[in-house]
Amino acid sequence: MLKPQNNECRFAHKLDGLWRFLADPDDRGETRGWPKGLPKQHGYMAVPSSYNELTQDAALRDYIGPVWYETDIVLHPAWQGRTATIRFGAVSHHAKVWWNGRPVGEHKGGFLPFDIELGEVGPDATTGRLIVRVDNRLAWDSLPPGMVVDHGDFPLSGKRKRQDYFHDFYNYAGIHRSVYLTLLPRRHLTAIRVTPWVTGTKGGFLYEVDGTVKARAEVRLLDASGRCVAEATGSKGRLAVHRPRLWQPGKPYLYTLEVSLPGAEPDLYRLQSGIRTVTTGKGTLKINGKPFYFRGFGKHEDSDFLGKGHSDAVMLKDFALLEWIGANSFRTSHYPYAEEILDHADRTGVVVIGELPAVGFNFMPGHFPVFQPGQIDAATRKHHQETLREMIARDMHHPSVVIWSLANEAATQEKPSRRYFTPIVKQARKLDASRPLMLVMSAFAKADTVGDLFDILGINRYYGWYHDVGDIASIEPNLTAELRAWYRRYRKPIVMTEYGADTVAGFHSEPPVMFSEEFQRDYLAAHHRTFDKLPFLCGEHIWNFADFATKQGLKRIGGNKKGVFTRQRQPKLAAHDVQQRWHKCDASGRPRRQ
Ligand code: GCB
Repeated sequence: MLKPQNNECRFAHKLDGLWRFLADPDDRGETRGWPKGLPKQHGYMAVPSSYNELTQDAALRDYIGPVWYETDIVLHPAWQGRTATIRFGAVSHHAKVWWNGRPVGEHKGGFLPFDIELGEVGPDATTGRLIVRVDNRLAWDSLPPGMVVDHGDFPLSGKRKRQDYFHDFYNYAGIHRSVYLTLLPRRHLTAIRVTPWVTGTKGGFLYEVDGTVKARAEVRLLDASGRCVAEATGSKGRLAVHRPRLWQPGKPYLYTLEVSLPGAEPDLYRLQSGIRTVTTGKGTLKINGKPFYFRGFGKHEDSDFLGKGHSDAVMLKDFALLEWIGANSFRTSHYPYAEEILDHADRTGVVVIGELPAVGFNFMPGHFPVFQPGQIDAATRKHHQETLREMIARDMHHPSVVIWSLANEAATQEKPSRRYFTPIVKQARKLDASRPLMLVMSAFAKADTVGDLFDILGINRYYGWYHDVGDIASIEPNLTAELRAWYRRYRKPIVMTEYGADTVAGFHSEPPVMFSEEFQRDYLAAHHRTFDKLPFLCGEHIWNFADFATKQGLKRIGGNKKGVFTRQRQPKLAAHDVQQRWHKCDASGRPRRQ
């Protein structure tokens, strides 16, 4: 599952571009022979992108069910004997893949990569056909969960299929991240797990290597100038450096683990990582032993035209805006983001809370219990655990990722939620004991049943918006009481992971009213005054970085408008005040009381 890489032993070729594309509304593609080739009436689709917004077809925008993608690949005889693999960065939400008409694999889960092995390249050049069936349907055992229902509010509306889901971002679908053809040596490395350590003046990495064969791996640790500073052999070991340069927020430093499998057909992989520690205690999170205060946002992978399709250009703009406004961190709300984004956080020193796509575990229609058989149950948990395994395997080496957030706003006031989360927490600790675990809460402190299982709590709250609607004066007393109640109950560090107000750019009102730019400015300021009086708080993440697409609904005009930036990444009024606040901080990163 290593990210594709070009080096002396490996070849990676991006297959991005236009693929042939066809929707399959009655789900007959498989019986009609589409795995062998799409019929002539196909159109084209950009990879990577969401297909929803790239045509003028309203039915495709709100489509429910499978669509098909097809492209041709040439396997060159120069690669004879190499293993050809296709790597999909993310396909939302379920992918089935055929190679020359032969089923070669499938993957469930829309936000993490998977590899499909095509086999060994033969002596002659071959053109092969790669076909992918992509299904966007969400069910109770998917993350996020959802259900397809027959819908019609009035008898004369007739029955129509509708995808229901309980989270707030649009259910974009398609091949969302880059696709690679990789050519690997027959005996190759499949995984490298690294855990940084620091003791006294020494530090380094514990590593573990997996491969297709049990061979003796050779590992060299290179500093940023390429000098070898430590070496080890074997599939498991410890690399030690005297006085290592630490990866620090805002001051990143990356080492490279150069792992090789020597032999007649050698393999080689270079993995960048950083040495740093993360610990939590009463009311603090420490990076390298120093308290760290999170300033930043909950974000989304979301932009005009592309939907959830990854773009390096959008990514760079977002990082430039984070720097401009003085943010030091973000949460990958509400799913693991593209690897390119975490690589860039590693190299720029931006701190990340990595989150699983476990969102929409609350606010069910009719307010019936969430955690019950047939809904969020053992089948959901099984997929939750698979997704956790995949996320940690992919992201473990990123020094920027300092916390795993295991879910957003689950109904933890329900007793069965504890039975649901206990094995997930246990598994997360087993897979990675080096990072604190977070749950992002929506229950009230008194009613919660799981907070003690976690190391750090995220709190989402919207006083003055969803409660005491429009009343900014209600924020300070309610929020102070509530955050104190959480701290009193668990004595754990707390990050305010969401607070914000929908704001229509260009709508002004003085005195401020809801949806105006002035309201957002004052709304955020009231939160900031509250935070400044609460020493146990260890971070503030505004909801949201930028406006983003949602499903249609009475509360959403053209999407969620809680962005401090518009969807086109222009600042709203509040952005300038936040910038003032976030550029005057103490050593932990905490804004100085004004
Ligand atoms: C929340 C959710 C987030 C929504 C936000 C809102 O609590 O975690 O996904 O977008 O509220 O704006 O309603």
